[in-house]
Amino acid sequence: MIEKLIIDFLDNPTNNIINQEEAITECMIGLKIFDAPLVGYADANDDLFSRYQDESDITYHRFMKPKQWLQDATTVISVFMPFTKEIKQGNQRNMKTPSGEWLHGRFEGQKMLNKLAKHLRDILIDDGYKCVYPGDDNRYDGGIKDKEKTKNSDYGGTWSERHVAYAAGLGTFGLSRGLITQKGVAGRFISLITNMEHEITERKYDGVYDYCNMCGECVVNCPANAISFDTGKDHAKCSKFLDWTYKEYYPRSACGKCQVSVQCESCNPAG
Ligand code: B12
Ligand code: SF4
Ligand code: SF4
Repeated sequence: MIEKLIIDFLDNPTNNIINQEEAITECMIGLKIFDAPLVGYADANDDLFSRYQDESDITYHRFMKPKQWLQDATTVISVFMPFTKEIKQGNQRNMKTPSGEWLHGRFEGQKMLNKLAKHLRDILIDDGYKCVYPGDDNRYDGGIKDKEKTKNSDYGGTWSERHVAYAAGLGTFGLSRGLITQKGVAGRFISLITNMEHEITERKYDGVYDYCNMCGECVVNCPANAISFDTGKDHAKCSKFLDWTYKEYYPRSACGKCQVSVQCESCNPAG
């Protein structure tokens, strides 16, 4: 049902296409942002959500469990929206700066996803269920505020889309810290918490990094040297680079070189 609603939403040209007013350059008019989704369903009572909250090195105690967002939650729906070939290929042209296509994917793409998530939430509510979209809830907080962020733990927020996708069977983390799905890493996530009952998606992995084959291409691609085999990913270095792109490409910012021209771009390279 959710998959069909998303496909119908994407089929409406006003929802998934860059229009004349938004386009950075004329050749971006008509650019399609997302391909068909992957949808996973997690049990709202899954032990993983308690671990996310309780264990200090997972989300640094800031994560709120599904039942804290919605008291009688039963299901968490996680959606991966892969970028189209045009968005991914665009970002391969120059590996030092974000392409127009990728900037659109992150900025207008996220606006589209917010609209999609609210659309799905409203349909579930109209059908008599309760539903929360954490991304549009005033309890949502993306990380430590009022201080310069220097450690990875400063970036732990009240709801992490990748950790939710991991719980919902959609895939595992990679060396770059992107969440790799069966349709790859290049794309974005949304999720909903509801009291609608649904069959749970099986997790076909045991380890946090099972879908990463450690090819190291993300290490080579990263213009900020933020990824390394020895120390993993340094969120602060990545964030500083994104701040620079914000100044250059205001009001947009993006990079994503760890998500294109890599073995995990559009598939699970270990699967
Ligand atoms: C803060 C943030 C950032 C920060 C910090 C990055 C980060 N990875 O946390 C900055 C500004 C640097 C950033 C950059 C980017 N971001 Co960002 N960002 C977020 C945000 C808002 C929150 C992330 C968060 O909660 N981090 C928390 C910390 C705890 O995560 P972590 O350190 O990676 O977690 C590790 C530990 O938990 C550890 N671990 C230890 N023990 C255990 C045990 C278990 C069981 C598990 C599961 C894990 C685990 O494993 C994890 C991986 O190492 C999310 C949106 C959201 N609400 O989720 C988007 C999000 C993560 N970003 C996204 C994207 C696309 C990007 C960029 C590519 C930007 C761009 N479009 O050009 C870059 C590159 C990201 C990268 N390589 O990681 C996407 C990811 C898509 C994907 N396929 O994974 C998200 C989900 C946004 C979205 N709606 O889709 N981002
Ligand atoms: S590029 Fe290679 S090493 Fe990096 S996350 Fe993808 S599969 Fe893993
Ligand atoms: S988004 Fe860019 S700066 Fe950040 S880790 Fe990926 S390649 Fe490096």
